[in-house]
Amino acid sequence: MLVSLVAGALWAMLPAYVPNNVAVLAGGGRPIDGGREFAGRRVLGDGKTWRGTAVGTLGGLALAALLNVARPSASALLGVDLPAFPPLAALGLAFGAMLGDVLASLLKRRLGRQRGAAVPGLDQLDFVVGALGLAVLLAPAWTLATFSLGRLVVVAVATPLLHVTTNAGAYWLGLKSEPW
Ligand code: CTP
Ligand code: MG
Ligand code: K
Repeated sequence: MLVSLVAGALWAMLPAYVPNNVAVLAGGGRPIDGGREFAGRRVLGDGKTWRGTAVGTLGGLALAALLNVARPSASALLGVDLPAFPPLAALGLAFGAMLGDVLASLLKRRLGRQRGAAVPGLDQLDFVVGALGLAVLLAPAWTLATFSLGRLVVVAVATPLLHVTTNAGAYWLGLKSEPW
């Protein structure tokens, strides 16, 4: 019961979990805000780049396609009916995750936080809100059917834990300049 609930929830969120991590690896080049400032502070900052956003989104889409292929065997193996990702659902999760992260940076700069500063809560959940928000806009029926209340609770609890551990791991490996 709990195993199938957790497996289903994490599987459904994977196309949203991967883009931010891919962006860390792929990031660099021209910042989205082009270096522009608003009221004396950067609009987004150097941490939000075109390349990171594009490659991160493509990474999430590629993973969704891979999961669709692996779904029958994974479902049989776990004894759970894991969700498939229609194209618009995959796009909503992957691009929405990047969008949530970008909007959080916009908010952080308005609050006067420098690039890379930790904002607990926002850092761990911005991409979840972005992903589910865009998924519900682009694929409403799929999103409502896939994210039951139980799965949403699992996502709310597991995501901050996964985010903290993967970022600490990426920092430890020298891939990220801060451990959050
Ligand atoms: N990254 C990127 N483009 C994005 C998101 C992330 O290029 N849309 C890359 C950047 O190299 C960034 C790194 O991934 O520095 C880590 O991402 P994140 O922690 O989200 O950015 P921060 O540098 O902490 O910037 P901010 O304070 O604005 O969140
Ligand atoms: Mg950061
Ligand atoms: K972030």
